[in-house]
Amino acid sequence: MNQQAIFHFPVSGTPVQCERYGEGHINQTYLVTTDSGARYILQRLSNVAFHDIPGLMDNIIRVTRHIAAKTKEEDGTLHFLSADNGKTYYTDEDGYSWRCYRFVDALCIQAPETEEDFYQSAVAFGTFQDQLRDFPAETLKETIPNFHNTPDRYRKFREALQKDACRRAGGVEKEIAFYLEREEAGGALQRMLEAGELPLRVTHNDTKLNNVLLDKTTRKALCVIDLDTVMPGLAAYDFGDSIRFGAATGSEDEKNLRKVTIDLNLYRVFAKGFLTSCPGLTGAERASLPLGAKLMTLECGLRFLTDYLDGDHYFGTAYPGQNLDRARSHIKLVRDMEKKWDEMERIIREI
Ligand code: ADP
Ligand code: GN1
Ligand code: MG
Repeated sequence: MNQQAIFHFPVSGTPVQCERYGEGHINQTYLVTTDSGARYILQRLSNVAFHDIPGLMDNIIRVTRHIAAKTKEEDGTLHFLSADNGKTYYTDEDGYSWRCYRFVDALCIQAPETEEDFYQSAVAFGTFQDQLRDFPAETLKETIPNFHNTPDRYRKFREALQKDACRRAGGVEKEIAFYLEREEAGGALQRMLEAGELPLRVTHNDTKLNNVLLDKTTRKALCVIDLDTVMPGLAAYDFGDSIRFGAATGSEDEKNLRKVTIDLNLYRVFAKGFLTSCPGLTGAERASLPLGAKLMTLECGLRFLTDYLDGDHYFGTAYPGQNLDRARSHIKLVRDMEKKWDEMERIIREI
């Protein structure tokens, strides 16, 4: 067994197999099988992204317990095992933290195969937010401070640009200009939050389609996973990040930009699922959803470009230049949303 961390968790049987699993950009995820056939997810948490593991795990345990108390479904949320140190994570000799939780034998997809798949992901994230409407948001730790504070993301981008640690800025002047031209517009949600126009909710903040599990047989929403970024936030963040990833016609790192557009039909489908399962949004929140889609795309693209300039330390990459491909596909998506803006607003008004 190559990942010794598993021996610190009370799994059923003896671990016999441990293989890399899933397609996340942040943690190292393994599927562990024991001689009794039991399966678990073992995860090594990123120490680049997360600096307060006790706080992060405390958030997750409290949020999953809150949800578990509201659902009859066993797989309606994640279930974590306590390590032999009595904590919900184990820290190895190199300082990495590991956690172990029940494997859910479910579908996890990178792109919707049908409209219904995307609708179901909207139900999962909408229900998640609805289940947490009575959770005291202010008691959650901010696991990554200023995570969706776009002006702060611009500040970090300027820092990376000034440092230009890998001497890459000269080769990407057009991309840099695109993001800088939108700095003022990029601060809109943050300004609305600060002005008290939008309420703070408990949000997931990383609502990619591959952070939802679907039932293998019925393809209905089972649960939301990847809870590391559950923090106080805006409904528009969760709506927007789902659109960025799932309503795009190309993958996140698609090189052929002609393939990358925003599919307004999928956008409408998601909006219906989200608003139906989370009916308590205010009028101002509903109206902010298109802005969420545009700004989460802009912000994520800016983060990819920042990481490219920094030398690719934050997001996992499979080849050199992948972060730049991601930043470029997001430029194309933002441009397409700018063209389709009136329609994006109309769709939300008409639901
Ligand atoms: P990352 O932060 O790196 O994205 P995730 O928590 O999203 O990490 O896990 C990565 C992948 O592992 C997911 O996209 C999913 O495919 C799979 N996964 C995670 N948790 C479970 C689970 N409980 N059951 C089944 N698959 C899971
Ligand atoms: C990361 O962990 P994962 O792969 O679901 C990132 C998100 C980005 C996303 C882009 C903690 O999500 O914020 O939107 O990559 N998660 C963190 O694909 O930074
Ligand atoms: Mg993930």
